[in-house]
Amino acid sequence: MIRNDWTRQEITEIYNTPVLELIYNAATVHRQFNDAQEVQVCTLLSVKTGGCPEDCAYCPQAARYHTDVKVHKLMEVEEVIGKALEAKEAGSTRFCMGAAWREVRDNKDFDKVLEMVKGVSTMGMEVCCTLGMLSYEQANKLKEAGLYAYNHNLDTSEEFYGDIITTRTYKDRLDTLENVRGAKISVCSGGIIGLGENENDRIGMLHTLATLPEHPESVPVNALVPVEGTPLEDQEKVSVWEMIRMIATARIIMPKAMVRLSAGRVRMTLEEQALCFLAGANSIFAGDKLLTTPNPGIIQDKEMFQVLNLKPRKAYKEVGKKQLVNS
Ligand code: SAM
Ligand code: DTB
Ligand code: SF4
Repeated sequence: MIRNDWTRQEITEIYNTPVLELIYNAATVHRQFNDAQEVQVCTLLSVKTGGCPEDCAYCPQAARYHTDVKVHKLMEVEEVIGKALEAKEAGSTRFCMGAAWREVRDNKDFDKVLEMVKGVSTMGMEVCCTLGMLSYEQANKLKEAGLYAYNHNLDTSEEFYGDIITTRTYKDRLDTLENVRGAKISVCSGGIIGLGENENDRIGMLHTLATLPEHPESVPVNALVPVEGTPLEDQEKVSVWEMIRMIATARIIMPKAMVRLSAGRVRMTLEEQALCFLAGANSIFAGDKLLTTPNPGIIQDKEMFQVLNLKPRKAYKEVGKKQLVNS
């Protein structure tokens, strides 16, 4: 049964289950709702890099921090299509374009992004964007252009949010998610651990996601990639068990969501990642770069899929059931 009425207490109890028991429970739920051998392979591309006016404390692309990230204006449509083709050839079925924007504005750059979405959607890949805040009208335009999914993370709990970002509110984030949902675009929303939050914050974020009117179709769980020059550059690495607890809890309370083992894989062994898949993760970002930071290479991931007997999930598997795409 899919529930949207989880209490914080229930989620706390799940999160604090003895860890091997928690993994077993999550693995069991995963097998009831999904093909546990199947893992979605997504590719990220930063189509507009750096120079962002926001103050997200973790982010190397915020203009106010002095990081090694070079500012790059919006890429050309043809170049993006070329990158999408490469990703498809390498086995990705979802292509996600990210822009270091606070929000989408109705200007020439947005028109260009709409062209990118149109181009990629005709290639048979699920197209995703992460462009910051979005109005309902803008969401509809993206949908018309063929956008399949939109990523907008809650990042952390409402309580801890103000310690990480001050230039926009938690409500702004929820409003964007509502606009995306309203335009019948698949919702991708999750967060980051290792920002200095406590367990209640992690549980709080999962509670907010699991009690939305509809669960996000995908939930990325990122481990902070600490970047020199950002306020969080010295944060300690989170233990893999914390990542596993997040993934397993997300799997149990949002059984049908794609739970994405996102940023942080470069610092994990194959065995650690295997435990994450066992705990219910069923999606990854592939390719040697996330947006600006390193990620395991294609060859390494191919080997991991072989060793763990994983198979890549086909594109648009849910379409038809949910009618998320114009056709
Ligand atoms: N500017 C848009 C926004 O903030 O919505 C889109 C791009 S932004 C880089 C997308 C997400 O990447 C953030 O919400 C955050 O969860 C994640 N992220 C950014 N920097 C990260 C880091 N250093 N480690 C882990 N995740 C990070
Ligand atoms: C998400 O949850 N993680 C991705 C994607 N959504 C956009 C981004 C991770 C970014 C890590 C830092 C970087 O490479 O700049
Ligand atoms: Fe800008 Fe997004 Fe980075 Fe925040 S996370 S600083 S909004 S690019």
